[in-house]
Amino acid sequence: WKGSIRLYGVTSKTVKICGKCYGADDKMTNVTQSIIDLTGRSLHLQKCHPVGILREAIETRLNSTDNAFKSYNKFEPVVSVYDNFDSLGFPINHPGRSKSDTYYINSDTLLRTHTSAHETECFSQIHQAKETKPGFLISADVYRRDEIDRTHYPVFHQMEGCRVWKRGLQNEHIDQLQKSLAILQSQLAQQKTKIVIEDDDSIEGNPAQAYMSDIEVNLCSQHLKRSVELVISEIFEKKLESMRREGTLKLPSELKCRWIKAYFPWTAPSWEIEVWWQGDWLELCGCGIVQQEVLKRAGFEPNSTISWAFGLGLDRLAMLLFEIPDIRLFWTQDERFHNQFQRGVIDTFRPYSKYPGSTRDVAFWLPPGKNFDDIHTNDVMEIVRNVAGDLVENVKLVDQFTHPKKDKKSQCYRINYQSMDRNLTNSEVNELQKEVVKQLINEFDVEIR
Ligand code: FA5
Ligand code: MG
Repeated sequence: WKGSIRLYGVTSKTVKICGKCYGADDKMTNVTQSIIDLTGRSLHLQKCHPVGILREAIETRLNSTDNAFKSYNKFEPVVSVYDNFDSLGFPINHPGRSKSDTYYINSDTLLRTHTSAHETECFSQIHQAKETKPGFLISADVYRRDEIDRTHYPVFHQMEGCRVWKRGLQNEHIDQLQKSLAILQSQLAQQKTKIVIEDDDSIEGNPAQAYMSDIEVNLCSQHLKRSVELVISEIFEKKLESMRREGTLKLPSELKCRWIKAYFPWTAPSWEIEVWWQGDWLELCGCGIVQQEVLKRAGFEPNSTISWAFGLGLDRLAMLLFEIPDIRLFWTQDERFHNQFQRGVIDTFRPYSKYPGSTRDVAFWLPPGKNFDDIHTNDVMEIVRNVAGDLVENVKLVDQFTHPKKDKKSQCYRINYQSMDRNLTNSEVNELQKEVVKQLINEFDVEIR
C-alpha cells in the first residue's frame, strides 16, 4: 500500500517544467507528466481563443476608465509554497494546501492554484516605484487536482486585479477614490446592459480592518464592486450583441447579479459575485479589501496603503458565453474549433460532429482493512488522466458497497473515453484501460473483481 500518487512515468529525481529542472521528493511530489505537458500553452494569450478574447476584452474595459492597470500575462506556473499560500496568510492546515487538491513539484514548490500567488510580487513592484501605475492585472493558467467531467479540467485560467491607494496626510487619496469612483459610476450608467444588483454590504461576520476609516472602507469597497460590475456588464454586453446579431435575443437586456459575503485569508471584508444565467447562479469572482499584512510583506509601511483585489475565473465564463459544451475543447488543436472565433467578439460556438466515445468499467476490492476514504477519488482521476490524457471525457464512481459476509469493500468506476480530435479504435481503448487497471493495482493494491 503506497497510499499516495507518485510520479507516473516520471522516473527520474528531477521534474522539468517550462525548461527548468526541479528536484522531486518522495513525500510531496505529485505532479504528473500529463499535467506538465499542459504548461506553457498560454491559451489566455491567443487572440482568437475564447479565453484570450475574454482576457483582452476585460483588460481593455478596465483600462478605459483611468488607465490604471499594468498587465502581467507571462508569469510561469511554478511558484513557491510561500507565494501561493504563506504570503497570503493561509493557515497551515488549510485544505487548499493538501496534496489531494494541489500539484506539488516538491515540498517548497508547486503549480500555482490561483493568480493571487503573484500579488505580493506585483504589489512590491508598485512599492519600489518600479511600476508607476496604481493597479495591475495578472492573467495566467492555474492548476488544481479535481474531478474529470465536462466542466472540470485540472488547468483553468484566472485574472487577478488589484488597485492601490497611498494614504495621503491631507486625505488626497479620499479625493482620488471619489473621483475615480464617479467615473466608474458614470461609465456603468452608460452601459447598454444594466446590472440589477442585490448587495450584501452588512459587516456582520465580514469585518473591515481596524486601520481603515469607515469612509475608506466604504469608498474602496464601492470602487471594487463597481469595477467588477463594469467588467461583467461589458462582457455580457458583448454576448447580448452577438445574440442580437444571431437573432436569438429579442428582449431588452438586464442582468441580475448578487454580492455575497465570502472569506479569503488575505482580504477583509471579502465577497463573491454571482450572475443569474439561464436559471442558475454562477459564481464568477472572489474579491475583497487586501489585508494590511500582505501589503506589509510587499514592503509598504504599516498603515500607509489601502488596496482591493479580485480573482476572476475565465474558463467557466468563456464556456457559458461562447456556449462551449465541453471544457476540453479549449485545449483541442482542431481547426474546426479555432476557426470559429474572432478577436473582440463573443460568438456562439457551432458544434461540429463529435467523435464517438467508448465506456469501460473497472470494479475492484479494496485491500483488507482499507476504507472508502483511503482511496481519494482525485487519485483515481489522476491515474486515468495520466494514462489517457485528453482522451478521457469523464470518470465516475458508479457503485460502492461492503460485502456483508466477507466484510470486503468494493468500488466501481466508469470511464468514458472519447477524443475531441479523432476516432478512437477499440483496441486503443482496451490498451488504455489495461494500463489504468495496472496502475490502480500498483498504486492501491486493489483486487480486480
Ligand atoms: C480564488 O482562487 C481567489 N484567489 C480569488 C480571490 C482573488 C479572492 C483576490 C480575493 C482576492 P476561488 O477558488 O473561489 O478563489 O476561484 C476564483 C474563481 O475561479 C471562481 O469564482 C471561479 O470563477 C473560478 N474557478 C474556481 N475553481 C474553478 C474550476 N475548478 N474550474 C473553473 N473555474 C474555477
Ligand atoms: Mg470560490
